[in-house]
Amino acid sequence: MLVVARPCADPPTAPRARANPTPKRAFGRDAPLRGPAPSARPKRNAGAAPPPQRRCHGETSPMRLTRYFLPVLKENPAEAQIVSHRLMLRAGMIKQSSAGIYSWLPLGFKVLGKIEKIVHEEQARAGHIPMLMPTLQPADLWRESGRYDAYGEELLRIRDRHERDMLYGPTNEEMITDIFRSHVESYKALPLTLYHIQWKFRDETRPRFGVMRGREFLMKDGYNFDLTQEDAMHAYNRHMVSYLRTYERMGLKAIPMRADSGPIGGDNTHEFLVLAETGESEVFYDKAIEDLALGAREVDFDDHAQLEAIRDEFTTPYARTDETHDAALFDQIPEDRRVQGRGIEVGQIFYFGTKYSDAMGAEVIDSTGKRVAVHMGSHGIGVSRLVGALIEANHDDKGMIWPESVTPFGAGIVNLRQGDDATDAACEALYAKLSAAGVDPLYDDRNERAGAKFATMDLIGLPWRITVGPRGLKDGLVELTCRRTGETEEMSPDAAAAKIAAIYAAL
Ligand code: 5CA
Repeated sequence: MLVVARPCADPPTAPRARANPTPKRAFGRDAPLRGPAPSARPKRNAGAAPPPQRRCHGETSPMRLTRYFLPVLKENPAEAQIVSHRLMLRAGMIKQSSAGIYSWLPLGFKVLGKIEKIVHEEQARAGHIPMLMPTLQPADLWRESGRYDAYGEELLRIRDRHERDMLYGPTNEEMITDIFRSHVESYKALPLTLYHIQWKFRDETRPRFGVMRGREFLMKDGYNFDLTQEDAMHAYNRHMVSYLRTYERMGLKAIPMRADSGPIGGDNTHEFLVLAETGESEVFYDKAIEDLALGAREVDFDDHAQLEAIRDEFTTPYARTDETHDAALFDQIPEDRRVQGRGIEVGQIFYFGTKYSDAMGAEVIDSTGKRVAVHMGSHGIGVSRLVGALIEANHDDKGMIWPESVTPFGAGIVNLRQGDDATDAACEALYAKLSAAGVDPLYDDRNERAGAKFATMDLIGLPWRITVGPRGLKDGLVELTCRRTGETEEMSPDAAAAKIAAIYAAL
């Protein structure tokens, strides 16, 4: 999908917010029921792309390198053990502030925004509702669930000036359950899935590999509330399918594997693993699973049977992490299909029934007037970890190679003779044309040698590069180079711009 550059502020024609726009509403247990009864609800917008959303992080913003902040390192940073960490530091995407805590510099922040945008779009497609909860949580909520003590050393406990115990949230089951119980009274408000993308903190013993295992990291976490186990399993399947599409849109093959639920709880859980030698998880799977893809198939997220069939398709072949590995079952796979390797966990989904709703009293009145605890699950995507995983999956010895869907800029323009009137003018015209097409170009307008400009472009890995120099321009030609294949074609500037615009328009 092509996303056209749009300023973050409201356009001048948008109606201004009124000083006191919200009519008084009842909240809490007396609140009116939300929305029409389930049967009367319109179908989710299944196959169609969701309407474009107005979010600043993933917005396009073309840039001239002389005006950008791209602090590229000449040397390989000694502390980085894996390629993604090394390249992120070298390309000025992140800067460590303390162990496992990073500033996201502009280039890294752009990729983070692109990932967030895909996550939001796929969540919207599945009918899930975005919101935002705080990073700091009151300890009392965690005392209700019993996790304040059970979570252990990874939980960063904080005391405020009034001696109140707080914590930096490592996840949000308690907080969302509290929100739910405060506002939802009847089964008619179900099914309901709320999610947010927010920073988390886990005081990991060994933060390492840059953003892969951080202490502070960005996670999409979603929570479903359902009347029955069957409905909650439908929510589980909805998440599984929407995650498959989310990762596929980023060009990643993420395999759902049966996993262990750890401190989140429950018996039903799958992790999504991207295969990579540098991954922290040991994985065992049937090679047949590598051929599965959701592709462009139409999905109706309200169709229980369809989602169940997709879940079964992706979870029937053996695929497990070392936590749940069963050697006897694994040995039943034909030998030439048995794969043992490593993977990066980029997401996990859980169904844990009434674990939190029982502990915290999250109940609704069912159709017979009885109070029942709601069935819940939680579903996470490692948004900041994905930046590292994407680089692990897409690089060569010169640098990163971004897939078009998540690249920080759509194309690079390299001016080989800065200051030459004709070359400058051709670059400016390309810059304007690509910007207008929403391609989001990065124009290297520095007074630098060609070699230095190419090295920077290769390092930051934009999928397309247009090279503009006086010699080619004499014949009306520029060079269009594909970063992944290294192939270069000569063509007119207009043809190059049109070709790139068409590629992004088709995404
Ligand atoms: N509440 C559930 C689901 S919302 C939950 O917290 N699940 S989780 O523990 O599996 O985390 C979700 C995802 O966050 C993981 O799959 C992983 O991709 C990412 N993640 C977890 N810990 C870290 C970390 N220390 N650094 C970077 N990403 C992490």
